[in-house]
Amino acid sequence: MPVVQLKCNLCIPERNKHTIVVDEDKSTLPKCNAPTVPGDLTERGCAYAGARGVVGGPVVDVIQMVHAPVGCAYYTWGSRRHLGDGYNWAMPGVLENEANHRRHCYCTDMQEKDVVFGGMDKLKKALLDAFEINKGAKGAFIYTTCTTALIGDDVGLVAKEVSKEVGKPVFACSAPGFCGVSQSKGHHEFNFQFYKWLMKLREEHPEVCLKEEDKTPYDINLIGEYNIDWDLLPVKPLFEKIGIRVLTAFTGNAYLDDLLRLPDAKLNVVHCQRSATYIAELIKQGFDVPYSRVSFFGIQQTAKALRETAAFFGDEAMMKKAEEVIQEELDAVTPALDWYRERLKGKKLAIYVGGPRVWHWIKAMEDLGMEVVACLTTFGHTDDYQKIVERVKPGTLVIDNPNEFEIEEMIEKTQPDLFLTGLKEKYLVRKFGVATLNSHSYECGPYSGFRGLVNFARDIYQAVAAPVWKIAQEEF
Ligand code: CFM
Repeated sequence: MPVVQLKCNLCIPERNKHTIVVDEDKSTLPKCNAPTVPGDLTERGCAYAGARGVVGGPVVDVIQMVHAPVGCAYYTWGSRRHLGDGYNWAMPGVLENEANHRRHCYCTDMQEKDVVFGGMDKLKKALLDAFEINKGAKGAFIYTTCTTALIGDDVGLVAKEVSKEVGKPVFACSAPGFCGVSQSKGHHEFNFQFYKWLMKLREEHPEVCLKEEDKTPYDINLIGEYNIDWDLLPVKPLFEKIGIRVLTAFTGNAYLDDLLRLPDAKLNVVHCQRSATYIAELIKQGFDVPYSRVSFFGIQQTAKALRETAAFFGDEAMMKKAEEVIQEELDAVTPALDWYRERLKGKKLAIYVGGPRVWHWIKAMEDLGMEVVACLTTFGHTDDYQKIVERVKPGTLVIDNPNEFEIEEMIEKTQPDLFLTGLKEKYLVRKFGVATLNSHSYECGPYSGFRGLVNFARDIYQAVAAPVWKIAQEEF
C-alpha cells in the first residue's frame, strides 16, 4: 500500500494521502497543492511571500513597496543573501540601486486608522517619498497583502498616478496571502500580472522594447533563476562562452529595463519550473518565443542544459563549442568532485525544499554518489511529484507539505545522514544527530552549474563529517 500511516497522523487522517512510499510501478503520487488541513501546523508561506520574496524581490533597481502593516514587510529585509548587484552586467554605477534593493525595505506601515479610512493616500505618499530618496530607482513594484486587499485599496490606480508623476514605470502586484494555498499562488499571480502590465507598457512605450538592430540571433532569457547566493555566476558564462547572449534572468539580479525586453529573446530557458513557467508560456503564446525546461544543478543536468540550448539554435559550431566548454568544466571540477565522491558515496540523504529543487537535486546528488531516502516539498504540484517519483527508488518516502511531527517521524524511519532543508527545521533535525544544510539560501554558494557543485559537495561534506555528530550520539 503506497499511502503511509504515520503515527503522528492518527488524529489527522486527512494527512495520509499526502504521505506515500514510492511503489514499484511508481503509479501513486501524494495529494498536493491542496489547502492545509485544519489542525496541521503547516510550514508553508503565503502567496504574498511567493510574489514579493521570491519572484519580484530580486529585481535590483526598483523600489519594492509593501502596502501592508509593517509585519508583512519585516522578513523581506536582508533575509536572502546576494540576490543582486554589486556586480555589473547590465548597467554601470549600480551601487545606488543596490541600496534600494538590499539595504532598504519599503512599507506603508498601515495602522488601524488607515485600515478604516483606506490607505491609498498613504501608499501614494510613501511611493513619492521613496522615489525622492532614491533618485536612481528605475521604477517601483507594489505588493498588496491580506489587509490592503481586504479593504479594497485600488493599488493599480495609485501605481498609474505615481508613474505619471515621476515618469517611471510602477507595477502593482495583488497576491494577498489568502488568494491561494501556498506561496506558489503568489508566483503564479506575479507572473500573470507582470506579463499583462508589461504588454501594456510595451504598447504605450515601444521605446522600451529591444531595437531590431540591437537583437542577435542568439538572445535568451534565463527564466526562474533567482541568483540565490550568486547562482548566476557559474551558469551565465557557460552560455556566453558558446556564443549565446543572456538578455536577463527572470528575476535574479534583474534590471527593470532588461525585464521589459523579456519578449524580445529567441528562447526562454526555464530553470525553476514551478515559479516561472507561467511567464514563459505567456510569452510563447503572445510572441511565439519558445521555451525549454532545464536544470542547472549537477553535472549531468548542466551539461544537458547547455547541449540542448546549443541544439535549439542548430548551429554546428555552437554545438561543438558546447562540448568543448563541458569538457573544460569537467576537467576543472572532476579532481575535487572525486575527492568528495569518495567520502560521500552511499550516504543517505533526505531533501525538503519548496518544490522543484527536490527533483533537481535528486539528479545532482546522484553525481555525488549519494542515496536519496526521503523527499518532501512545501508546495509541490503534481508535475513536481511526478518528476520526484520517477527519479527515486521504490521505497522512498515522499511527504507533501510536511509538519514538524512528520519530519521527526521521517527522520526516525529513514535515518538519513544528511537533511537538505531550511532554517525552520534545522534545529529540530540536528537534535536527532542529523546534519543539515541550508538549502534555500545555501551555506556558502553558489551551488549551480559545474563549479557550484564543488561548493555544494564541500558544504555537504563539512556538514556530515563534522565531529559533533559522533559526540552527539554518545550516551550522556
Ligand atoms: Fe523555485 Fe526557488 Fe523552488 Fe521557489 Fe522557494 Fe527557493 Fe525553494 Mo526556498 S523559486 S520553487 S518559492 S526553486 S525560495 S529559489 S529554495 S522554497 S524549491
